[in-house]
Amino acid sequence: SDPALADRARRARAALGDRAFVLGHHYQRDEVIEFADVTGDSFKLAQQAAARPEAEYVVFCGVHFMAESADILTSPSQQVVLPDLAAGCSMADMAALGQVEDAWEVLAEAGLADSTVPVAYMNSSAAIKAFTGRNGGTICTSSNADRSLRWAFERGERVLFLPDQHLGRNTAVLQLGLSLEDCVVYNPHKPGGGVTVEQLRAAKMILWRGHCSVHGRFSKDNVDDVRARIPGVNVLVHPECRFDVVTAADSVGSTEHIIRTLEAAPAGSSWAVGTELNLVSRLAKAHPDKQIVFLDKTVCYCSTMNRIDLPHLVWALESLVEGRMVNRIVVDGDTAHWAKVALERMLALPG
Ligand code: CIZ
Ligand code: SF4
Repeated sequence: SDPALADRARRARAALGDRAFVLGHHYQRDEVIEFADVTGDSFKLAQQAAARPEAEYVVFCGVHFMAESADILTSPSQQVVLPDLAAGCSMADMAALGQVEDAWEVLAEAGLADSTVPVAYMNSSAAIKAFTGRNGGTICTSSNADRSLRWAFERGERVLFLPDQHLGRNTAVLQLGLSLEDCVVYNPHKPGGGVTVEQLRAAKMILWRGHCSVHGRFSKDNVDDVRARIPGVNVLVHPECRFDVVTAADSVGSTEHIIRTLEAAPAGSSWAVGTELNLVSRLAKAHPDKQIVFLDKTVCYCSTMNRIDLPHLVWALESLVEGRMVNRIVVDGDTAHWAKVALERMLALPG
């Protein structure tokens, strides 16, 4: 990265001092992570943002839905800044509020809404989290999806899982012991979701047809290829990967699980990791005593995470130094209220 820009970032960061708190998601570029006061996955960062009430500005180096969660969980006097407003998330964008309300209407007309509990993945817009809160549901992350689903099944006969079909299916089948036949996929681009009322009634998991454009690209062939190339390799993947990838892997878990697993791995062991490339490259550098490779050489970075680069960070920090608020992320009061209801249900789940 450009040394002059890095200098400007350092100066602006120093000028802001404790007035600013810079959060960096694990999928961010190295040039940005260097300036993060804390790093974490989306859930940890939302908690961290709330733990610094003295910081006026929370500069969120991550994607839009994460900055929204930070705004919901921080105090009203704190302002959340996303250095590039184009940093969205293709998965979160796959579930728009209107589409989800239409799906709920389909369930209501079939007489199934009362017995269905919505569960939304953290990777969803604030509007979807609020929908979930209003309709008696909860939120989950990739580390507590099993607990959120158990909570939901204590309250209803079936779950509407949004927006990542893979996390929903993997958790239901591999952790709750449901079968693939218990799951149907609801396609928001087809009338009635492309499924019959009988299929909806019989289903335990109604999976929204969404996926992550990064994790959804890993294939079972990638797993077979790396096993042929590196004898004894351990395959470690995120649960946003497809079902056949997750079942072919040796270990599956959240971003924090992946980081801890590689930290604890013995020297000399080999790992093929199926998650975002900025993180895998950083972990390979941090553990030179272990062989850590990317599961698929052709899969790229998360393009929206990468929108936050050093020029955008410098621009945001320097603007704040000059007293100009830029790219503030604000969730409206009603949406924030109901999204928080759903988030708090998740936070109250037994550990
Ligand atoms: O895929 C993502 O964006 C993930 C896993 C985010 C997060 O930190 O939970
Ligand atoms: Fe969204 Fe996937 Fe990028 Fe995460 S990695 S921000 S889920 S597109």
